[in-house]
Amino acid sequence: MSMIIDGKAVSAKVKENVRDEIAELKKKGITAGLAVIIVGDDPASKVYVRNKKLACEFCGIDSYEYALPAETTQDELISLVKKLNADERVDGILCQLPLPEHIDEKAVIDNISPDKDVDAFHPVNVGRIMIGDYRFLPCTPAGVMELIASTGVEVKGKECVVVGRSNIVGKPMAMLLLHNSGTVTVCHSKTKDLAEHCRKADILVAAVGVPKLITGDMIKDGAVVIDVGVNRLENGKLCGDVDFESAKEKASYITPVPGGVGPMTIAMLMKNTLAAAKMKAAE
Ligand code: L34
Repeated sequence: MSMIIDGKAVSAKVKENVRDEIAELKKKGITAGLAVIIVGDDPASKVYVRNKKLACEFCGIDSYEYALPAETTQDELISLVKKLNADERVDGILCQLPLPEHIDEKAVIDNISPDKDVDAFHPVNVGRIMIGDYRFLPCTPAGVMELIASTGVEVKGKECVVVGRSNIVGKPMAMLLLHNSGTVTVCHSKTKDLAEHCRKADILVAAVGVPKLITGDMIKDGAVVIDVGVNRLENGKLCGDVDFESAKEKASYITPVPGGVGPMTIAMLMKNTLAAAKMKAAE
């Protein structure tokens, strides 16, 4: 039987700290602003963007939402990004992914100023992560690290298995675990015998986007299991990459979906926006 890691509670603490720091900055006449761009009307993206806006309100961060139609061209989107790069009120710029098919995500991300790239998706910030310069923490992986820390389990020396190798989660996740002295294995769709790798993990992070891929028989007794997956099933319910029911019989600590990693992603975004505002103030 396992303890359930309460992502809502941990994220609330992070946001409270950000709120307090934002209040301190305001006393010095410094405000923090986050611009969020959403293109099209993907229902899941709308929910996430709404949650980001609410988090800004809670923290006292000014939020500027740009909801663009699905037909927006790549050039139009990049023009907006450039305008926001030059906008003094805006400390952080986030373009919610996925973008419609006709837009090249990389081209858009490459145009976000690295100093305002609160997602840490720009190649400059990705490179900084590689060398351990965490100007901006990659939101989801950093949120996962906070959740692991909340259990009191140390990463140092542990067998860590990351399932998934995306640029957004899997790769930076592996890097954060490595910088915390974990022994890291990254598994993916071509991995031979995924179950065997997973069973060695003291800390298992699932970020593949395949509902219930990780089942209890793939989990070592007492492992910490972090589920990054947010899959929407046909019945409208959310479900993770981990089969929670069977996994919770084996794990020592496990995150639920919803209420696990999702809220942390947003809390870490608030932290990055605060960092961006501080960077600007220090200039
Ligand atoms: N640019 N695009 C950019 N940055 C990001 O950091 C994201 N991500 C991912 C998708 N695209 C992005 C998010 O914001 C995933 N993601 C995200 C954010 C919030 C939540 C889930 C994913 C979240 O709030 N999840 C809630 C449930 C919400 C619901 O009911 O749908 C939870 O408790 O898990």
